[in-house]
Amino acid sequence: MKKTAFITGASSGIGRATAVALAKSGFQLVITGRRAERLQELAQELAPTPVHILTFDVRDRAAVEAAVASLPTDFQAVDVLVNNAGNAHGLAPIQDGEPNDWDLMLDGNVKGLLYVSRALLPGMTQRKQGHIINIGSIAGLEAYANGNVYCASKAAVHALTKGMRIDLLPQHIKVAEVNPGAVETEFSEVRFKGDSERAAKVYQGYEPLRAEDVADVIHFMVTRPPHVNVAEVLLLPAAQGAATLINKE
Ligand code: NDP
Ligand code: 8X3
Repeated sequence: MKKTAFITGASSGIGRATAVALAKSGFQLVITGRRAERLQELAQELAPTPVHILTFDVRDRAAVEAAVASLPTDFQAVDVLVNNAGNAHGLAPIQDGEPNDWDLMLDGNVKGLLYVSRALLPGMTQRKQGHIINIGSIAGLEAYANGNVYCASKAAVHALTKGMRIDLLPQHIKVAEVNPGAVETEFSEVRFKGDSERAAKVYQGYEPLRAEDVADVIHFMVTRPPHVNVAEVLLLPAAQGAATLINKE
């Protein structure tokens, strides 16, 4: 029987690439996001892999709970949860920050991860088996100018990963984190509210990571033997030395 991976934020970027990599590797998938059409396209691309689509906003706790409760029997035993959904919104000094952007980041990146995990954990604890991969960021390991709340949201993911690993140890559930540096996805388009020119500049003058590079690492982590937990990975483009130190030529 195929293992089941549940990937949040599979409509784009790292989540989408992870879905492709895990499908190739023989997993069946639950793919989630708000953009239903994108998820349907992905499901078609992944055929004949069995895929179940759940469309919900991770910030909406009732929607998360209802979506997980609606899983068909064949997809209920989730082996791997990839908590990937999230984004940055804005890049501004704290005194100029938009409180609405702060809500989006804290509610999505932190509380969304908690809601999804909480909804899936009863099944994992009952089966005494599961593997959770949280997508953090280099931004969670070091704050950078104007990144304030996004960095705080990812620092929260870092702390939660450790806390979850400790609490879930007796339940035989592995908890791990991938902290990427710069990955060229729709991330900067979202951060800069659709300003594609500004977004493109983030990735110019060096070779950023591709979503597939992160997916490769996630695939490696979830295909280790049961006794191995690759607990934390910092994955950077070769041109990146720190959050805002990128060697551009
Ligand atoms: P993308 O913008 O390409 O993808 C973000 C994904 O998250 C989309 O599928 C989006 O789906 C989903 N998402 C965002 N907010 C919500 C929400 N409220 N409810 C449900 N789904 C949501 O960016 P990336 O692939 O780069 O980002 C994926 C993760 O990687 C994020 O957690 C990000 O912080 C992290 N990361 C990214 C880095 C980068 O440089 N790109 C580096 C380090 C970490 P939809 O819009 O359809 O809901
Ligand atoms: C995304 C990478 O450096 O833009 O988490 O914060 S960064």
